[in-house]
Order: sequence, then C-alpha cells, then structure tokens
Amino acid sequence: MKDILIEKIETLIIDLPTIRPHHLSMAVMRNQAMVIVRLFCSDGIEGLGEATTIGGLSYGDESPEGMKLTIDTYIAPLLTGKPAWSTNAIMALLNYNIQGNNFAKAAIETALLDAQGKRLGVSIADLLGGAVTQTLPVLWTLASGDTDKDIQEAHELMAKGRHQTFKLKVGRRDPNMDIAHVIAIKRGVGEAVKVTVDVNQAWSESVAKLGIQKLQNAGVDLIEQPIVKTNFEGLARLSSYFRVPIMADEAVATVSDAFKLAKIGGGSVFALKTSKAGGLSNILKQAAIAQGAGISLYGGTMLEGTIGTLASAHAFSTIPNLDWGTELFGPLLLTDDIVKKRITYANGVMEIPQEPGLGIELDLNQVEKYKRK
Ligand code: MUC
Ligand code: MG
Repeated sequence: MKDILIEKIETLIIDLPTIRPHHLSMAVMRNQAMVIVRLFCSDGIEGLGEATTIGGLSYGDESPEGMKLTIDTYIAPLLTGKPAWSTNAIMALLNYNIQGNNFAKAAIETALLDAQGKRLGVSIADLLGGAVTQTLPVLWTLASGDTDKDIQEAHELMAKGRHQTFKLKVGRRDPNMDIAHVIAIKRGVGEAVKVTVDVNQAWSESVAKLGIQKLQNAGVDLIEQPIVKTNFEGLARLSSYFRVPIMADEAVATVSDAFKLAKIGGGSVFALKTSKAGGLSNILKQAAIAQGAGISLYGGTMLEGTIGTLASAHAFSTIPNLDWGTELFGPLLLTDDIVKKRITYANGVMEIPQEPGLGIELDLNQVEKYKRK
C-alpha cells in the first residue's frame, strides 16, 4: 500500500451566494469563492480539500484566484508522482519548496488526509490520534449590517434551537456607533445569552482601551482581535488590563505566532484556523503551545464550505481544551452546497460525520452548476 502515488491534482473555484450580506470590518460578503482541490491517487482514491478566504484579498494575502494558480502552477507539478502515503513527508516537501501560501497548503494537507482516511477506512480525526467528541458547539455570527435585523435573526435561530451563542462583527463604523449596536443586541437577545465581539483589527490600541471597557461593562463575553495583527505587545497589554478575555485571531496565524504570543501573554484565547496555520497538523501544534501556556482555544473559520469546515471539525474534535467552542457555521451562510449530504446542525452543535476521511462525497452535478467557468 505504501507505494501509492499522487497521480493528478485538480483545482476548481466554486462561487456560491451567501444567504444575506455578511458585514465585516474589511469587506461585505455577498458570495463566497472556494477553491476545491481534487487529489487523485494511483489506487483510485480521491482526496478532497478546500482553500477559502474572505472578501478576495481584503482579509488575507492569498486570493481564490491566486490559490488556484499556486496549486496548478507550483504545487501540482511538485507533488505529481510522489508517494501519497506520508502526509508529513509531502508537507515537508511543500514547505521546503514553497514559501508561505498557507491556505493553499492547508487544502493539500486536507486532501491527502481525506485520501488516506478513505484508504484505511478511518476518519481524519482518527488519523490525528482520535476524536474526544463527535459533535462541536457552533455559534452564529450576526453581521447583517442592521441592528434590528440582527436581533430578529438571533431570536429566530434561538427559537429553532440552532445556536445559543452569537458573535458580532464591528469595526466598519464609528466605534461609538458600533458599541451602541453591541449593547442593543446584548439587551435584545437577553443577558443570559453569550455574545462575543470581533473587531477584525479595526481599532487603534487607545480606541480599543476605551471601547473594550464599555463592552466589558455591557457584559460582552469575549473580545476578538481588537487591534492590528502585528501589535502582539498591544494584545498582551489589553489582555492583562481587562477582565473580559481577549482573543487573538489574525495575529495567531502560524505556529511561530502562537509561540511568540504565548510567551508574552498576547491573548488569553487563540482562534485556531487550519487555513492561516497552513494545515490541520499545524493547528494541533498551536493547540499544544496554548495548552502549555494556559491559553484557551476556539475553533475558528474562514467561512469555508462543507469540505473546509469538516477538515477543521475533524482536527478540533481531537482537542480536549476547546473552551470557547467553534464558529464552524460556514456552510449555513451559503445558499447551497456541493456535497451529497450536508452537515447536520441542531441544538447548538454540529455533527461530525464518522465515515472514512472527511466523511463526505462531492455532488458532481452541483459542482458543475457552481463551478467558475
Ligand atoms: C473572523 O475574523 O473571525 C469568522 C466568522 C465570521 O463571521 O467571520 C469570520 C472571520
Ligand atoms: Mg476573527
């Protein structure tokens, strides 16, 4: 079995509309573009992976079109004909030959693990040492751009029992307007409902100091990436100043970021994302650093579709100290899907499929429908 080779790597971009506009500090999303990787092996097994970002080049430094080009032009020729058995060996080869491009690398690692899981008849979580849970808590982001609509959306989702915790996006408007928006939603959903606030780097440190004080007073449960991602010391200062937990998101991209932030106390929670870390095994390394430093963990998303979401879910399911749950709701923000069976979300959790690999199958008719021509 160990002489199985990678025969071909194909990529395609899937464009899917969102169910409503999604407002972040740096972009308003009306659709999502996902790069899907199909990795074909000499034993007839196909592995799937996904590389997805938010708002073209406005969130990260890899665009969907750029990721496709990187994989087609550099990664596929490098990996074609190489043994598919050892994901670690392939990732080492990739990291030696290709700098950066973590989103693209994460999609390749997912596809290799999906193929290997299918080959051995085990899930990706099993390949990573085994799951500690088969379900994960999933919050919902209220980001319609309108306070009343957000409150209504939260009530609808709580009534359905689908989500019990909400994340709010701020940073597009004047900080005082944003703070008023958060306070209105916190009141509107009820004091007992957990609310977190993601500033997506939009505030200066001095604005953050004033803003977080007001959000803490309003009972907000967690503040995510209030200041620019490069200001590690600022995150450390804010984390020691406030009682409300401060979460590093954009700041904690790589394993080395996790180490540097942990050393100086830059954040009391880390948001793990397979894409920014360059793969599933790297987020487990970040999780180990966090565990050693007493930092809590949160399962983040780049608003991936089902393939990317399940890749993260398998990795997150192996982490015992995921204290802040996850935001793996990406597929629910999209109007349709490209897999045969969609993920089940109910009672505030998602179910992780237990079938081999990622546990899903592509629906090729749907792929044809949404594939960028
Ligand atoms: C981010 O920065 O957290 C995750 C959920 C969401 O609504 O946006 C993303 C990105
Ligand atoms: Mg964030």
